[in-house]
Order: sequence, then C-alpha cells, then structure tokens
Amino acid sequence: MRVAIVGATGAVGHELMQVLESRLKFDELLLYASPRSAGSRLTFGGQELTVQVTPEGPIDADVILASAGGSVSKALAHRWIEGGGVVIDNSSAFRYDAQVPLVVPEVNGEAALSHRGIIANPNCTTAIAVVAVAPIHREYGVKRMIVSTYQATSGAGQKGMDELLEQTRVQLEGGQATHEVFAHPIPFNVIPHIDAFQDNGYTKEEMKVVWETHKIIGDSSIRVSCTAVRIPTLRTHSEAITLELERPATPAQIRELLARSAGVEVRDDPAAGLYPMPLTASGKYDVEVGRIRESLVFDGGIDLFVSGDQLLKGAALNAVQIAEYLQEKGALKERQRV
Ligand code: A2P
Ligand code: 11C
Repeated sequence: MRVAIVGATGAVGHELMQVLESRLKFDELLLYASPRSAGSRLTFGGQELTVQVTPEGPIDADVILASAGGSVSKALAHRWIEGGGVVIDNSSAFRYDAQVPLVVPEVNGEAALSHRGIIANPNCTTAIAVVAVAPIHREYGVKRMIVSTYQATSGAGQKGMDELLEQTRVQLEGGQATHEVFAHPIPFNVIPHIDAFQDNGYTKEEMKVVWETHKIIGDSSIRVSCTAVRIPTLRTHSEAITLELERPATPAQIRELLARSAGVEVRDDPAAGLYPMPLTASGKYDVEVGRIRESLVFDGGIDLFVSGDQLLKGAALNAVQIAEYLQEKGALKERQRV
C-alpha cells in the first residue's frame, strides 16, 4: 500500500507523518507540498524523503491524505483520484457535499464505506466535540447543545503558532505586537473571531460546528449554537459544552458512559486538580473530558469541558483512523498504476 501526504510541510502534515509512523501499515510514502518546498527533505521512519510539487493530475497512491487548504483540494482532488486512490481531505472543500462522507470513525465510521473517491475529515472543533457528545446522544438524546471554544493558534497552521511566539517575544521586549494571521494581536489576548462573519452574526467556524455536528451524528434536529474564540496557546482546542437531553442523565451516568466510549479519556476529579487542559491533552490521541456536572439551566441536562489535540484527533489522527478503517474493511480499491 502506498500513502501520499499533500501539504506534508505544514502543521497537520507534520502530525500526519508522526501518526502514520506509529499506526498505519503501509509500504511507501509520497510527500507533496507547494513549489516553495519542492526538493526539501523530511525524515520518516529513519529515512530521508524528498518533498515534491503537488501534482495537477493523478497521484499514484492508495490513500491520499490532503491538508494543503480548501482551494488546493477543490481544484485538484478529483484529478488526484483518477488513479483509483481515495482522498481523505482535511479541508472544508467537500464537507457539505451530500456525496462526500464526513467521518469521525468512533461515531460514523461506516459512512466512509459509501465514498466515491473523496472522504472529508471534519473541522477540528467539531471532531473533538462529537467524540464526547455522540455517545451521550445515542444513550440520552441531545436536544440542544451550546458550545464555547478556546482554540489554539495551530488551528491556523504553522503560521498561527509562529505569530503567537514571535509577537509574544515582541511584546515582552516592550514592543507593540502586530498581526497578520489573526484579526488582532494574539499575545495576552482572546479573540472571539475565527473565520469570516456570516449574515446571521455567527462566524463560519461557529456554523461549521452546527453543520458538521448534524452531518456526523446524522441528526439535524439537534439545536446547536457555538461561540468560537482564539486563545494564545500553541495546540489543543478546549470547549465548554452544555447539553439539554431528551432523557435526564446524572453526572455519574455520563462519567460511566464516557469511560467506556472510544476516543475519550475521562479526567474528572476537580478536588485533585484533575480536569481537561491543553497542557495534559496535547500529544494525546484521546479527547479529555471532565468537569461533568448537572446543568443549572436544563433539568436533567449536563455541562462538561473537553480538551482535544486538534492537530491529532481534530486532523491527522482522525484522517489516519479513516484510512485504517477502510483498510480493515477491505474497502480500498485495487490501485491502477498511473
Ligand atoms: P509549503 O510549506 O510548501 O507552503 P499549514 O496549514 O501549516 O499552513 O500548511 C499548509 C501546507 O499546504 C504546507 O505543506 C504547504 O506547503 C501546503 N500548500 C500551501 N499551498 C499549496 C499549494 N498551492 N499547492 C500545494 N501545497 C500547498
Ligand atoms: C481553527 N478550526 O482553529 C480552525 C481550523 O474547517 O478545517 C480548521 C478549519 C477547518 O482555526
């Protein structure tokens, strides 16, 4: 089996290589990026591989993990799969296309089997939320879901992390922090503005949480509202989530349910200082869930807090899990050499 990464030099590309090394069984890796990086060398499994310019035609690989942005995927993904490979796309280019499955393997893995060459990897904020919320929905029926996010700078890629580090240094040295990636200077700030504002006053990031939660969980009757906020951390998105439920649940029942749910680590002992945080969730495959308590607003409802490494479960890990799922189910097509 041959795997290709498009966007190999980016923040998610870097994580894809780490996750691939530790998980998927395959024989050969192809690395692609923009012409800026062509010829540069990256190490994988002790070997140096050369980054090539992303093809504008078929890619000779069984699985193509794409993370080079929506415009690149939109323009080229249909060409890449002409050789019979499947694209697992980390951008938002195809997520809302009815023909394209949007997959979090713990929640709706079987949806991946109906792909027609392209499978979408969800928005990171949504992926992290549904790992915790989907088991609760299955057992207790979620009626309403209110989400407030605390999103790391790496959500905006390597350049987001670079801006946080550089501008923090500028500010600590007495200078005036500037901004290019974010809407305002990010050091010592929080910014309630991720992606473009829509006509309804919500941002696109916030609406992605609504649209994608519906598509992944497969129930568009859930009322979802989100406020998405950028904070000055490097990685891992956190989210405060309030749920109104069809059937009342106690915090103990939710703790017990989540403790046996795939992809979740219950970290919930506030008296001992144990709750989800970027500090502990970064680098982990599981999403940390804690602060599980009775809602004071919805009778029988639940409040909780999650922290999930959005470069992993929100991006690279989820994409590799989809590839693993296809491999396990024998759902990868016989590749035609191109
Ligand atoms: P490059 O490093 O050559 O610019 P991030 O999300 O961290 O910003 O990374 C984006 C990734 O997408 C990088 O690997 C980047 O390559 C790649 N990329 C950006 N634009 C293009 C393009 N037009 N064609 C192919 N790859 C691209
Ligand atoms: C952020 N969640 O933190 C965004 C990045 O839909 O794949 C991911 C955007 C997406 O900025």
